[in-house]
Amino acid sequence: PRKIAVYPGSFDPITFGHLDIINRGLRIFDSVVIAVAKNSTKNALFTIEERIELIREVLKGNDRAKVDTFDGLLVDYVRAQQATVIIRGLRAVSDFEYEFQIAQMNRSITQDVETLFMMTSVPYSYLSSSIVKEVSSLHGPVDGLVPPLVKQALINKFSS
Ligand code: COD
Repeated sequence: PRKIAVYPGSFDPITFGHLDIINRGLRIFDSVVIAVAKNSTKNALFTIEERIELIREVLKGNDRAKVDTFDGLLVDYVRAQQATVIIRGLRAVSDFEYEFQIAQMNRSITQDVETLFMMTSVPYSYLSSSIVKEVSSLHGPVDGLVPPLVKQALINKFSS
């Protein structure tokens, strides 16, 4: 049977840190569904549609990576996708507490879904969407942190 994993997040916007996790996930699973959360409580810069479009463009040609959105409970979405695994990335120790809490909560809702943590690659260990947004809002350089397409989208957001 095909092994499907869901990689959920805000992706506001997608960074090379996320892409690294996606590419590594694709070495383990037949397909990875990148699932943009609709009901995130975070203050968003990009709309859901803009975030999806950026991810689609960046992953164009990769037919094992699918981009989708979800609302409601993550584990319900994962089961509806016939997936059994949630992929999450871990950077610093500070990620651990938050990720541990989400994973434990999801586990208490269902035992059918496993969370798989992947350690960040060293060049991306301090990279987050938030830091990218902050630097870009101050007109600083984000080359090497996000794909050129995303860099341009950030410039457009902060020039108006
Ligand atoms: N290197 C490695 N990993 C990274 C990097 C990097 N540089 N940057 C980000 N990541 C990882 C993050 O650690 C995370 O695992 C993933 O990439 C996505 O990151 P974000 O910041 O875009 O996504 P989050 O953390 O905002 O996503 C939270 C969810 C939307 C998944 C969560 O809120 C959720 O599941 N919501 C649905 C409602 C629900 O089911 N709630 C119950 C569960 S508690």
